[in-house]
Amino acid sequence: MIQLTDEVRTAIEDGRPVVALESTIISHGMPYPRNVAMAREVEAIVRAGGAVPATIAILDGVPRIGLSENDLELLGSHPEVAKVSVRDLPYVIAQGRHGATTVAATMRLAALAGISVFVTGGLGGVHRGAATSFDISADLTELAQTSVAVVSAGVKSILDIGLTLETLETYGVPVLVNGADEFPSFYSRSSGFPAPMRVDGATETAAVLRAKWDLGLPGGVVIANPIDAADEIPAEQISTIIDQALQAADEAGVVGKDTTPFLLAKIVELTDGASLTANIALVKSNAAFGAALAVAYTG
Ligand code: PSU
Ligand code: MN
Repeated sequence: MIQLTDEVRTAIEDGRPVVALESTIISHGMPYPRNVAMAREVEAIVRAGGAVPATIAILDGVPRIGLSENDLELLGSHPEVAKVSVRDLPYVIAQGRHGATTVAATMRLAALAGISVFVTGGLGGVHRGAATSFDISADLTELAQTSVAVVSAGVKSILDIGLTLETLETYGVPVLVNGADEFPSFYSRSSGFPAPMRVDGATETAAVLRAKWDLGLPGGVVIANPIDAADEIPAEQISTIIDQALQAADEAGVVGKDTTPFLLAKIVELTDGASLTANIALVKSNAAFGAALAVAYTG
């Protein structure tokens, strides 16, 4: 039921490094055409790092692992691409529709294909106000059970970062921060929360993956790779913007799966595109680290 490109299939069979990439970030996380340019650049960075990129999405109801330039263009520009988390997979497949996969759905499809390393921008998590809304991303439940390492720049403070870290702890998910003592908050290197565990570089990170999975502990690993200092938007600067975006979502009555895409687009608007530039920079940095990690883990 899952279609792999020949390139991705043979790389997995030969035990060569492969990096999975998500598609919600393309269809619902960034505006066209910079989303498509980002997707292409990220694939090129993974290749330059010595790994095979495998962007994952549902096209015409078929889960696909490894996409063409035209596929990326479609995902970035087609008006009817569903946002697909794990619960949406059966429906979008049965209906023969196009779907962009979230972190949760991408992890699941990557694991089914035998891919262990996955690169994204930001993770979903526990939303602010979750005590009454119950809005907790399925990314967290997926991390609890699916054995894939997820490289991100941490979580945005559109979420409750403290409760997200608590939930990951409860679920037995190691949270590693690469090269820093503080957990990063996507646009910013700081979050106010210390790194639950610090690693320095891909080799140390790969050793943690081996230790976890060789021990027979199922589930994912979060690797937070802080945005480069030159690209960051300081936390105090972005926090007012995030508060404004959250207020706009509240006023517009946005709930459920539309919440995260709405907030991301609102933040781009409120920062005149500065947040988009930071977002693209951090995804590229994550891609370079993810490729190095796949090489270190496979080699
Ligand atoms: N956070 C970001 N950028 C993103 C997402 C989250 O900073 O693009 C996307 C990812 O695909 C993630 C999804 O898996 O949003 C989470 O959506 P939800 O909160 O509805 O679970
Ligand atoms: Mn949600």
